Amino acid sequence: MNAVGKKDAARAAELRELIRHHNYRYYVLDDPEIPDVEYDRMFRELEALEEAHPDLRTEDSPTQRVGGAPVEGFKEVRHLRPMLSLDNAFTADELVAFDRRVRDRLKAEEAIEYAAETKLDGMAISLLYEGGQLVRGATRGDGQTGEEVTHNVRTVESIPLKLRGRGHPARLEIRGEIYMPKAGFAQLNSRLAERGAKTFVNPRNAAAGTLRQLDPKVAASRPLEFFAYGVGFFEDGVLPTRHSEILAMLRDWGVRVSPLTQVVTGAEGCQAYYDEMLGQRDDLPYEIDGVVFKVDNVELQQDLGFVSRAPRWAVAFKFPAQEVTTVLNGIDFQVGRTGALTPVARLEPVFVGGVTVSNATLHNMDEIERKDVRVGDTVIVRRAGDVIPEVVKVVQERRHGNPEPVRLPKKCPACGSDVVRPEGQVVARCSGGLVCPAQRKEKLRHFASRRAMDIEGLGAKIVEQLVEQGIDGREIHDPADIYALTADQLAQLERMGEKSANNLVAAIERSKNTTLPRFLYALGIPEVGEVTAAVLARHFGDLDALMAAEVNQLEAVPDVGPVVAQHVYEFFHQDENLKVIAALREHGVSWPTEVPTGGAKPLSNMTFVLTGTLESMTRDEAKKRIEAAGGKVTGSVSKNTNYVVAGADPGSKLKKAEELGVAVLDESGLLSQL
Ligand code: 9MJ
Repeated sequence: MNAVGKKDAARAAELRELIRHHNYRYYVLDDPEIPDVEYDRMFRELEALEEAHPDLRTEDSPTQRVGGAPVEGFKEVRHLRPMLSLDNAFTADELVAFDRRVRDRLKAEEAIEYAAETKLDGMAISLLYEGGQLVRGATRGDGQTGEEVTHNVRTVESIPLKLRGRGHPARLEIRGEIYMPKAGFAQLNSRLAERGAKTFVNPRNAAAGTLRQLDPKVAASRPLEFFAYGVGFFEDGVLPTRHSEILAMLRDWGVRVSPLTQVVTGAEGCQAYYDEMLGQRDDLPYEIDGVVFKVDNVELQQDLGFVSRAPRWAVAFKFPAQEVTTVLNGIDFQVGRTGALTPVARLEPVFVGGVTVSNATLHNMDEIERKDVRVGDTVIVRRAGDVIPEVVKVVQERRHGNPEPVRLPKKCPACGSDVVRPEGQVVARCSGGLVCPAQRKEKLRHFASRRAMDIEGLGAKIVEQLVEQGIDGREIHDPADIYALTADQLAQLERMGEKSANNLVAAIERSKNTTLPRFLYALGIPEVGEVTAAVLARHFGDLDALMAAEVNQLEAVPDVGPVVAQHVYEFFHQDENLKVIAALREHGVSWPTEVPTGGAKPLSNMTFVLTGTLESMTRDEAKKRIEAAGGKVTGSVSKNTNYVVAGADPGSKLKKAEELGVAVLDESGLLSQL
């Protein structure tokens, strides 16, 4: 090799090490040292070097994740040690019984220490490393033999192609779970739906379907991640004598291990861990379906041994299922505040995600057709977190006879007006406007809601009475009518005493002092949520300027697309709406004038890093709002960061901010910046 060649070879080796190091900081420690752009620059430099000198390419180079051509089929792999499954516990009593069995068998006097892990809902995977190099990835299969999926496993960036450090056994089989994060799953599904391709029912199926692809390019394009939870086979080497220490060792070797892993003591410690993780379940970026407890002392594990297909030293304590089957008894169409008809599934009541559910959304007619949902079907219902329960799939095998396809009603079920569904649009709407009591109720409820005009005490029950009965023989027609209500009139309503009526009148009065963004949001213009309302208010500064804006002026507002612009324009060109707005102003509804920015965004050129849990929004929402205001959100703190936003339980990023002297905002600080 000539001198230049040697220099290139040395640089390529250096870049590979650097990239591996930064992968470790990013994926394993979740604490990146450099911004993404710098990482990308190194990556591209290595790619260019390898392109120029193909002999510099190594099998374990970070650029070589997507190997050659698609495989022809899957080879069977015999596991070096069986991959066992886990016994399940569903109740606290079953957990206590597990702990008792362990202690009885071991004749233990003292409480047992357990390694406590979250139970990821993905695909179990075996990774074989020889001399520190990843040589094989295989699915669990039946536990004895699985399928070789090395070509796909190599594309998972959180799986190291080469282990860090030294001292690893000559052959080492690492076991863990490959999963798809919730956000990546949602994006993948919408990408698939856009193309008219079949979508996946849940992240677990998406991960499984991806690993079973023959072409590694497909897997590389999908967001798979990995957490290790143990070691299977190993040869020529020594491992620590505690499961928790083995996991810590894996982490040192560059393997990603869940940061939620802990050591707990006795059944009580296990129960506390379960409770804690159940509480965090919905906030985690990936799905877990329970927790796993493993006797931490490896020698004791060996004493306990196995029964048939599961170890005696471990148990999975399952969370309430988030997906169950039930029967679809009927479909009703609900009318929302903009008249949109939403098909709602009436279900045989079923316990799912910790509560009994008897209604679930079917989204729209397209979804009903795509899923081929018919009354009488057995369906899979999903309820995860605070999200509205939804029907995700029909169990076709359980369909009886040939039920009729669902049809969109021609008339609004609430007011009998025509239902219209413009060509090419997904949403069908009632054309009744404020004639329709369902639309009126929803409009009023929205108008009075906390994030809109914030009229405390004017909830769904009161609105329903106002719309259905009217007051003194007069209809409550639109939001302006609320401001004419007197305490005497309100006191006529059911379950409304004199005191509550007075409180409500006071709340209505207070709501007159508002802000333009709140007022715009409260009007309920289709497609105008809080963020868009704020953007419009800032851009135009006052309501009259906004009302006078032409479609092209609206489209010129950052983040306002043609659809939103059209909705806003149409809203302010309907007499009915203009009358309501004039009446509201007449009643004294007012707001301070905003300083119009005419386009400049409040957070332009500012970089934010988010850490910890925020109260009023998820991190994802915060990111969207910062971006809508022109700011940027990055994953790592550097001296170029303007603000670190720290919620509850902030991570190492807060420390980093303090070290670098970067300004730290709490949640209310962020809100005022926004
Ligand atoms: C999951 N799915 O997260 C095990 N698992 O241990 C964890 N699965 C397991 N451990 C032995 N955390 C067999 C399976």
